[in-house]
Amino acid sequence: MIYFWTIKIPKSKRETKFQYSFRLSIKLNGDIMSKLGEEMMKTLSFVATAILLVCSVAMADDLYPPSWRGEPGTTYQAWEFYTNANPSSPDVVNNPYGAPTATILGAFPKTRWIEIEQTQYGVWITEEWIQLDIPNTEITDPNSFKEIWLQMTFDVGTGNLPMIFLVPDADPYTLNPVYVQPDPVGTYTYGLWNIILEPNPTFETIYILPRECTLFADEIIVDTRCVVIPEPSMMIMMVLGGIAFLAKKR
Ligand SMILES: [Ca+2]
Ligand SMILES: [Ca+2]
Repeated sequence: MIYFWTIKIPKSKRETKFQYSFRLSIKLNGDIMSKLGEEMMKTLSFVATAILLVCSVAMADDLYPPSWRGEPGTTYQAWEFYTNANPSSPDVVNNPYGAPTATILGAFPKTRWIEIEQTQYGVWITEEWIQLDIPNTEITDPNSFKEIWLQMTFDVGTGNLPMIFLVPDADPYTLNPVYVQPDPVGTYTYGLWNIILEPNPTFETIYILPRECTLFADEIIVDTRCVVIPEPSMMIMMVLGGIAFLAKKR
């Protein structure tokens, strides 16, 4: 119904496009104008929402992905929470060992999903916790460890950080973020955790909790990798082999 823009400007008229539109807009009665305004606002807000949504998908807060993503023995799962599904499947996933899920604990209204919260699209709010279940490799070698690269966009109140727990227990020194910065598009915070579990488990559960009151979670990205450290005797053999090879070359 936006005929306002579809009217052709007669070339014979000695007036600018702006003057013509202005004159025309005065002629139109108030009802049509308000209707037109409404339609335009609807269209504009729809376009703005669509643009923002596309941007937020393209610019998802995967700010510092690990260098080893996609390598054998790694998993990758990302939640943007664009729907209120609970448990929630990741929006993007590469996990050959099973289906990871995010479960948001707590009852409405203290725990609830919001489509648009300030500048963020799709946010889970909880006073309890978010539980991430991540299936993983079959390796449980005593000389192995699991590295978890957790990126999260959150709000837990000014100056606060969410608390992280794992089952099985992680190295407690790795449960604080290694890096924090303001979210590029809003008032939220971006944090990066580099968590170590020893030895490598076949399955881990990550618990994310508010420190004081409420956790607003916009986005969670989890990368994992299993690292097997060669046995010391194996290392010696490898070093000796290397020396023998070099000696032979000479
Ligand atoms: Ca986001
Ligand atoms: Ca989101």
